Amino acid sequence: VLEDLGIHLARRDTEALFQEQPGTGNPYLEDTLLRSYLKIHLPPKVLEEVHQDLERFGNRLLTKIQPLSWECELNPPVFRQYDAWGRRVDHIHTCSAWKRMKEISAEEGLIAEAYEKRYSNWSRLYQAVKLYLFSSSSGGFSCPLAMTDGAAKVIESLGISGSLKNAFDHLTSRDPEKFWTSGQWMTERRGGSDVANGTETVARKQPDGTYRLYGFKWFTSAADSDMALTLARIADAEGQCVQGSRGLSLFFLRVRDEEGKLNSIQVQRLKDKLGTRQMATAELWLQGARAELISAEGRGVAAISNMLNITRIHNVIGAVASMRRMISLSRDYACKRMAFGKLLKDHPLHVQTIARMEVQVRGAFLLLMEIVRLLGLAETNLASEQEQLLLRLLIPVAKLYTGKQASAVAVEAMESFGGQGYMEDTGLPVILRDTLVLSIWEGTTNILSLDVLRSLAKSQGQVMAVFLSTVQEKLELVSSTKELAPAVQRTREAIGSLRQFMAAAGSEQGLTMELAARDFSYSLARIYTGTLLMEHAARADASSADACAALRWCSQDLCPVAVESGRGSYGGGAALQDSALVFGN
Ligand code: UCC
Ligand code: FAD
Repeated sequence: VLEDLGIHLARRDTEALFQEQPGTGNPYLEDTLLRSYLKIHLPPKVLEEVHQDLERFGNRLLTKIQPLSWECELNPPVFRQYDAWGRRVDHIHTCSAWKRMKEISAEEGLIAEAYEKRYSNWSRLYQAVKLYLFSSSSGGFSCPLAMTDGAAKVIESLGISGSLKNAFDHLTSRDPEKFWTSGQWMTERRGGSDVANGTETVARKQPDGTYRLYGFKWFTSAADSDMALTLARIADAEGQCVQGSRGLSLFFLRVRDEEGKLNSIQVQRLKDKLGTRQMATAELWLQGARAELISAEGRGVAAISNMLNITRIHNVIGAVASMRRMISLSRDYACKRMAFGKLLKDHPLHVQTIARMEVQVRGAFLLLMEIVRLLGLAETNLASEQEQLLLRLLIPVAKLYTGKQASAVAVEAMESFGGQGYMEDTGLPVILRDTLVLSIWEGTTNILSLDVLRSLAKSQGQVMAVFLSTVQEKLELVSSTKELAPAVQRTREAIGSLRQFMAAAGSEQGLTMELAARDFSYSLARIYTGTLLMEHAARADASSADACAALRWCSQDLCPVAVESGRGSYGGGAALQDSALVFGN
């Protein structure tokens, strides 16, 4: 009997001993960096209104929206190609929580805010902050929102008229009944980076002036969207098309008609993805889809670049949000989990690991805020020419850099939960999977590094002059803060090295810059982010942690392009060596 009792007690003990779940509170109230940033930058009246709304939104996220997000993960979209009677239906079924996310997005004005411009140049920043808070609780709905914002931006930039006016009103509506989302169909089988050579879709003009599109779109995310912007080649009377970038034009189309019937589109299948599983990404056959030409003929890439720049900013939002969520959970777990007789938070090595991630997210956050601040100025005609150039440069820099940061932080943060981090039902692997895509879609790291070079070439060097002078100005402003002196010094040295590299690159073969593109972009990201951290730490009411983040950030190698250049990594010989390493002799 005693033995039985012993066993019984042991089991009761085990059942009572469960691990404490990490959690977060109101994501707005908990985010001290966000709150201090808003306090410094927003005009007091705007801050007052925005603060109230964000506190309310934070509570809604915590209590109502977060549970929906988990539902989206558990009920991914289901594709049904045929009905019970063998009729082709191509129906993409999404769960009720996903549909609710769409309504919430409209109610919260997650797109509308940027276009209504209630707070003038601060509207973009405010919208970005809401999207940032929403991102990790959105159940993947951030993705259609990114493309919706991008589509609204393209329409706004092309001039809002006719059916585009109608579409714009839907995309920017706060009415859940009226709100539309948009897709962005660029990638085809032959290439997602090299859109100019990869696009095979043909547009045939109809007597009424509209077009019918024929082709195959290989990746189309948020395939349940109401409309899409897409690229195609207009065929002439002989059926011939101009090849390359100059043959591409931009089209607007509705995905379904009023009765929900697909617009001469067949869904081949849904992608079987590592992450972002809450959201339907489809392969689509366009079999005469009716569409409207919305760019000048042959100006498709230039016209859609407005969309790319907006969705790339959303990508940065997603990257910062993912890091913030992982670190918040990790911090909370450290206060609950015991090891070797004390809480994880009392193990200095563990706290050091989290602190290193915290420095990363702080830098990325300030870079994001800088970009949306500049975008807000540009959209209200308040940006100088220099600020516009800076914005053009910083978008690809931030997208490529934060995508990589977020992936690294997600992996590190997962480990901070030990074995639990690897368990599906904790939800932590979902964050990791969804983060890993951030460096692939919307332009891979290399493609964006080349885009950085494109922005340099297009401005004939002006953009670099603006970058360097902006950093210098910021350094002047912070140089009186003694505590930051080592960071200022290191940044000045990095700028010197960058200048030397640029001078040397200008006198060598073109190959140099192509091989240097990634390290060059990383250098710009690290230098600029460092100055933002210093700027934030130099204010009168800054905390010691603000200064510490700036000093630590700037103690890393701020100019990897100079170091690698010194190693001879960008010459023709290095390219041959790379080739030999990868492919053998
Ligand atoms: O992946 C996708 C959706 C995923 C889901 C959404 C998630 C959002 C985030 C959510 C967060 C949670 S959609 C597919 C994305 N695809 C890409 O990003 C394509 C990557 N490839 C590139 O970016 C390439 O660099 C291309 C396609 C832009 C290269 O095209 P071209 O035609 O070969 O390049 P060109 O000839 O250099 O550029 C043509 C024109 C030029 O203008 P003009 O003719 O006036 O000189 C360029 O300056 O386009 C202009 N242009 C730009 N302008 C090209 N890129 C840009 C830019 N970024 N900004 C301004
Ligand atoms: P490739 O272009 O074949 O690139 C392969 C590799 O080669 C990459 O690492 C790239 O960096 C490198 N590379 C290519 N060219 C160069 C170069 N010149 N120099 C150096 N390196 C180079 N697309 C859409 O249009 N709409 C969508 O809704 C959409 N949704 C997506 C959803 C998911 C989950 C994913 C994963 C992708 C989605 N995409 C979408 C596609 C995505 O944009 C592309 O996969 C991406 O742009 C890369 O194109 P690719 O796959 O053809 O790769």
